[in-house]
Amino acid sequence: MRIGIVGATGAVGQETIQVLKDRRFPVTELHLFASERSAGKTTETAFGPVTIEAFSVEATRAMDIVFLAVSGDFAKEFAHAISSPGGAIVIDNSSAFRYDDAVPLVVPEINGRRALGQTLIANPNCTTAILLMALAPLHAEVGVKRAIVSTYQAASGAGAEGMTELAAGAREFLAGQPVTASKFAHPLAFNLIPHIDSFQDNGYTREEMKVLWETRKIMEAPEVLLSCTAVRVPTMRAHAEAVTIETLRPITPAAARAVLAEAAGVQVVDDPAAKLYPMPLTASTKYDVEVGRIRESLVFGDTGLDFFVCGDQLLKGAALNTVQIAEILI
Ligand code: 11C
Repeated sequence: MRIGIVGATGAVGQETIQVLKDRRFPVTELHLFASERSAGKTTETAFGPVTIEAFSVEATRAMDIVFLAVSGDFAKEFAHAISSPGGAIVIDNSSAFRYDDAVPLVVPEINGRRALGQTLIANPNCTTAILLMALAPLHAEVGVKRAIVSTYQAASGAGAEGMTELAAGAREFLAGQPVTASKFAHPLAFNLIPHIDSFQDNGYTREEMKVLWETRKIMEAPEVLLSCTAVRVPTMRAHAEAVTIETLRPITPAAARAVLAEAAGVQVVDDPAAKLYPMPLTASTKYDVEVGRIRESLVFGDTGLDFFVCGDQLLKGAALNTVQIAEILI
């Protein structure tokens, strides 16, 4: 397959190259597209040295599959032009088409069939994808009526620049210097910021609303109620989420563990006595999403559970999920 990655120099673009290699995706040609500024530079990749090309619709249409790891505005402008008849299949990481009824929004383990025969497919927000790896199997088993989600989101959600800013901020803080912030609204090192993406009229951020909108679309469950508080925390690349659900039918923690142990892409890490539970340090660079701290809800009784999930934001939250979508298509 001729593979194009647009936004190849960003954190998600870089991970996509590595995931294609690690999963032995049948790449015959790898074309990396970026801005004019990076074009012409040669970069070392898992497939050997590749010279970065300036993006053009014509060049990307000549690919079999194009991964877009760019902004929503860029995707809105170019995705249809790349994927129209005679062009390439586009898998878009941005939020540009996620809420478009004509475009499937896909997590392969949950609704992979929706990608079949499509030429433009949207990849969900990382927070949603990581949550749904646990929520969707439980929904299939006992029905999720309501969910309350609190997130602990890593710096990588703001790209390579976010990770650089966190590392620099930690050094500045420890040196007793003022911590500068440009990617984040406030210094992130040694802090928590309950503000990801823009505030909406209802007081929620767009990041928080995405989790509701995308959960309903991917689980095909428009009736599910969900509210989210999204918080940026000073971890590097794995998002964690504390989840409370009320279910339609009773379920015990043991039964939930059994359901999740069978779910593809999930690793149950739930042995508190042995200090085993999901954590960013153990979930980072891992394909599976960790789920643990599964317990009966003190609010909802036997029709409720509390649990904790943790997944690599750049992998299941982005690059891995897009490559898995491409695997369905071939
Ligand atoms: C973050 N979840 O952690 C965001 C990054 O809609 O694809 C991904 C934004 C998106 O900042």
